[in-house]
Amino acid sequence: MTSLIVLLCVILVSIVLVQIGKVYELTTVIKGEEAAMRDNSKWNGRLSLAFVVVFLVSVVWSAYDYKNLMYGYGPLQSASEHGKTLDDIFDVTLFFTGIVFVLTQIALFWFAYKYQWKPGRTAKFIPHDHRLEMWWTAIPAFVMTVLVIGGLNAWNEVMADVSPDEDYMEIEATAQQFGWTIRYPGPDGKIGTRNYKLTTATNQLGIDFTDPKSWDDVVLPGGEFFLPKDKKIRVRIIAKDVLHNFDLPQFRVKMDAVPGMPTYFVFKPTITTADFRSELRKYPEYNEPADKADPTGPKRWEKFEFELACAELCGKGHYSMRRVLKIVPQDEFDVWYKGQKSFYDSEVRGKEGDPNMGKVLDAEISKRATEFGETFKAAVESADAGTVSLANVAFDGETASLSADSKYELDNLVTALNTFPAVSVAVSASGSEAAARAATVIKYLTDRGIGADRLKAGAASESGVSLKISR
Ligand SMILES: [Cu+2]
Repeated sequence: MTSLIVLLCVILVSIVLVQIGKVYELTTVIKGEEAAMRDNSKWNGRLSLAFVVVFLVSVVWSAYDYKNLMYGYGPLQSASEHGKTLDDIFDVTLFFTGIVFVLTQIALFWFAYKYQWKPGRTAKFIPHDHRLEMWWTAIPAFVMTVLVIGGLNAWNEVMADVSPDEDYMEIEATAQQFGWTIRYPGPDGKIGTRNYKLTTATNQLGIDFTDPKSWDDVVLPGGEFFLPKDKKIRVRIIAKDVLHNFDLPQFRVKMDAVPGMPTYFVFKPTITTADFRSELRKYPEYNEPADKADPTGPKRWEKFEFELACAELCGKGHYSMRRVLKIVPQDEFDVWYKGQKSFYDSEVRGKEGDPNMGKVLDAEISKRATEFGETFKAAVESADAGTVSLANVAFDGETASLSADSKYELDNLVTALNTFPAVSVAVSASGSEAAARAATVIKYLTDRGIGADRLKAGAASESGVSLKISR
């Protein structure tokens, strides 16, 4: 039914147009052709003027009306240090191109009015005019130079890499269909090396775990990620499969992730998520409910999040690369960062594919030293001087000779005994060689200067080596 009505309307409009055409032809005949053309030109001229006025007013009005949806104006202020520079470049460019735009539109339609057809009027041709050509070459050249130099300055400022003595944090963003994996350097502040040949189902990034720098790295394959406010961030950007683009629109950060070619971007967030939200709160459009189906629910400003997007159409799951970025004050960031686990410790260490299997790592040695010291102190200070197990002391096979890695724990014990000179211990070992093993441990300690009067062999234990402490 609807399509029938539409079809009838189209036919009727066509008939009306044909009739108008006929009326025009008839008036031409009555008035004479020349008079009809003069009338026609006059009306075309007037309508041109009216059009340019309506058009320019609409341009200005719509720009004003939509300004809150444009970056750099109203609520979409930049959230990074360099963002202001980029926004300013857009403003300067808009200023110059805006002047040219308005002037050329006015000239175009004014000329159509002014030089409308009149009987006997002929066109004037200017085949060559040095002065005119100089002006219309010099002015655009000057404006272009100003814009290009300004742009180059901004580019050099925005794209400058960090200098080694600067205080910054480096993270790594790896793109793949369809997600970003963010890697943090961990407490050592350094990101471990990687090699695509090491990629496995567990080690998706191909991290080289023989590199000590990688042992404390934190890997976040999904969910929110955090960055501190007012800290320079250098992002290493990597793609595993196709072109992606690391885009943090509110921070004016946008850089291609290119397979086989690491890129980077340096930026400094200047406003926290919480502060950005309270800025948005000032605008009525952000005080509407975030979910239209739930008018009493949270407002748009309350639900606002900074986002990491992929700005390259990288496949059909492209949209799902979105991740939420939280900017928080440094102290809040430190708390969050401390709570993150090292990828190596939680996923790789001691499991199949661990390249350091059977080796004790420096970090583990120092961690064990701290822990052993604390356990020993607690045992000494407890009311009924307790027992300490030497979990990391072992023997080669069924023998009484110490395994190579046992020395770390025994050295910790030497330190502990030196810290508490009044304490003496009874050493118990297990197995058929229990007595010989206890003697080996005691010899190790006396060789390192612990008085023999503080050490004695205890009864055989059920498993492993342990100490009974007496004060
Ligand atoms: Cu992508």
